[in-house]
Order: sequence, then structure tokens, then C-alpha cells
Amino acid sequence: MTPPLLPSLAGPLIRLLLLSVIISRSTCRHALDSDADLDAELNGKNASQDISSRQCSHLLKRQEWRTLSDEHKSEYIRAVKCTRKLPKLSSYAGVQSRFDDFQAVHIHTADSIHYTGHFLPWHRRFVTLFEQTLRRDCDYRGAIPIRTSPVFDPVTGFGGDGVKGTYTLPDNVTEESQIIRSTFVGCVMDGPFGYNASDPESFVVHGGPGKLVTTHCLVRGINDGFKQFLSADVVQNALRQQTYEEFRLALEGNDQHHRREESMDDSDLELSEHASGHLVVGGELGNLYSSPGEPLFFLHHANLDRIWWNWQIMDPDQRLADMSGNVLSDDVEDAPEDGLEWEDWISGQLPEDHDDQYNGIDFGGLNASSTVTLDLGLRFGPLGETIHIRDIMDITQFPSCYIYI
Ligand SMILES: [Cu+2]
Repeated sequence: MTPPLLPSLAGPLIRLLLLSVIISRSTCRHALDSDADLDAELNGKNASQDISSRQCSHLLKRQEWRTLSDEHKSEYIRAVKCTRKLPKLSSYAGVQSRFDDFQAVHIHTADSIHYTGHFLPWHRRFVTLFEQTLRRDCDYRGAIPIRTSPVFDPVTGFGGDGVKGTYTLPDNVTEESQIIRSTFVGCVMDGPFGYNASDPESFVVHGGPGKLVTTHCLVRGINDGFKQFLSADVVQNALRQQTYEEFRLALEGNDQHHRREESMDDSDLELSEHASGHLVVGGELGNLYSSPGEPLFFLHHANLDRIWWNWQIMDPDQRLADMSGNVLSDDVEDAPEDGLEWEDWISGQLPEDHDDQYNGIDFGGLNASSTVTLDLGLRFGPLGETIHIRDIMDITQFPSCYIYI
């Protein structure tokens, strides 16, 4: 028989237990609270006021995945899955839900938002719009988590690696989809986004791979070889840069490795934080276009946004207004030919059913040699209003209203 606890010990022990329950409850409530700012933004309170004159009532706290309680983690995953039940807002081929809208908008704007000066601001706002969808429409009371740590737990995480032999790329994959074949290993078969052919509710992706429109399982091909480029040194190197352009290039890298299969075997391969964070998971996340079909996309980009913010606040006077870089990526700049204006050229790249309003940026008054400024308008199609870069430079100001802890 187990001896009863000595009465003199039981009292303090029970008090300690109660205290830890109270602390964990209040921490949880803190991380999962309500959002007056979101209400203000979405319901148009103070809508007559300029964005710059509105204020955050409080800041949402974005934190690392591993620091969330199991309850918070499962709440986040529930909310992500809930977006697959929300009505779609766009008319892109294949789109069936709000979750698909986010992937489709990214697929259709990818050529004008990567390897450009506005890469970081565009993705900053894109992540916030997804966070707002979770909070507004899926009753999630937390923030987007950050991924810097293991996330592949099948019970409290995003499921594991793709299983070899469970996925075959379609025959009609063309070069324009920039698919790196070796990274499309197989379907995720476990966890909340695992594929189960006999379950009609099973997680499937309706866009991609690349620019294709197919319904398929979530594909991964985890490759730990890319972890070497996700080191503290790589981040420190970016943080040491003095100008936004240098910083953005250090963090995003150039497009050569992200896009091309043959460069993957290059022994001189050196990848950026951005590219390696995509390629370490591979499959859908490793693709330039269809990556938001992988729920980890938002955690990866929240982390890049955190690094940008950390760089910004090292010299806020200067860096909260520091914006520069190409309006168009190098690939696009080379392209306009024989009597074709560059604006026609870039819209010519987009699919025929493409509505011009879904373009990633507002080109008004710019040309191919323009530099990105704080006045550039970022576009998100049906997901959100066009917003000027100047209005999201400071994440602690309206309409962003969040902080990294
Ligand atoms: Cu992107």
C-alpha cells in the first residue's frame, strides 16, 4: 500500500499544483486573447480615419511553435483546417475554399513578388491576412506561430515526411512551374494534414504543384541537408547588413537555386534562410508558386518577418523607413522584347483568366528601372485591400498590431 502523503507536505504541494494551473491558464489566456484591433479594421470602426492616424489597442504576440501549449497548438491546427470550410473569394481554377484562395493568390502573383524589393513587405501583409482570417472567421484567438524549431510531430504538430512511392508528379509539368522533382518525394500520411483515400474530409491541396491545377495530397520531401543553411550564422550575416537592399538579398537570396533542379547538386551551393526554409521541407513548400498549400508556409514566413523586424529595430529611425530594390525580378526585367511594353509583358505572363486586380503590386507610375519605395501599393486580390508599404513598415502600428516574443 502506498503511504499517504505526510499532511505537512500535502498542503504546500496542493498549493503549488493549484498555482501552476493558474499560471498556465493565465499564460494561455494571454496568448489567446480577443482582438479589438481586428474588429476595428474589419468592421470599419474609425474607417473614416487615415490608417496612419489609427492606433492599436493592444499587440498580438507571435511566438515560436514549441513555446505554445498543446492546447494552443491544436487550436491553431483546428483553425487552419477550418479555412478549408470557408467559402472561397476568388475565381481561380481549382479553388474551393479560403485556404485555396491564399495558395492561388500566391501562385498568380509569385512572379511579381519574389526577388524584388517588396518581397518582405508583401509576405508580411500576406501572413497577417491569413492570421486575420483565422481570428475573424475561424474563432482562433492566438497569433500565427513562428517556425524555428521541430514541428513535425504527428500528434501535436504538422505531421511528418512524405512517404516514398505515394505521389507521382503529373506528366504535364513544364519548366515554367519551376518544380524541383527530387523534392517531391511523397504524400504526408500522418498528422492533421495527412492523406487518407477513404476519408472524404482528408486534407488535399487544390492548386499546384507549381502553376498546375491538380487535386493532390500534401507532398513533402524533408531534406536535412538544407539545415546547414538555417544556422544562427546565416541569420547573423543578414542582421549585419547595413541597408535594406543588402539585408533583403542576404535573407531572400537570389533565384538561381530556388528555381533550378540542376543547381541542387552544385558543391558551391549556398542557400539563403528563405530558400533553405522552403527546401528543407521540400515538396509543395519547396515550390516558388504553390508553397502556401503547405500550412508550414505561414510559420516560415512569420519567422522571416521576425528577422526583418529584428533588423529594423536595431536602428529604428533609419530602418523603419528603409525600402529599396527592384520593382521587377531580374527574370522579368530581361524579358520585354520587340515593341512590347514591360507592363504588357508582365501581364502577358499571367494566365488568361487572370484579373489584373490580382497582380501582386500596383504598378501605377512605375517602370522596369524603378526602385521600390514606401509608396508602392501591395495587392492581394480578393483577400484584402491594396496597402502601401509605408503602412506596414512598423508591425506595432495599425493595421499590423503584433509583436514577436
Ligand atoms: Cu512567396
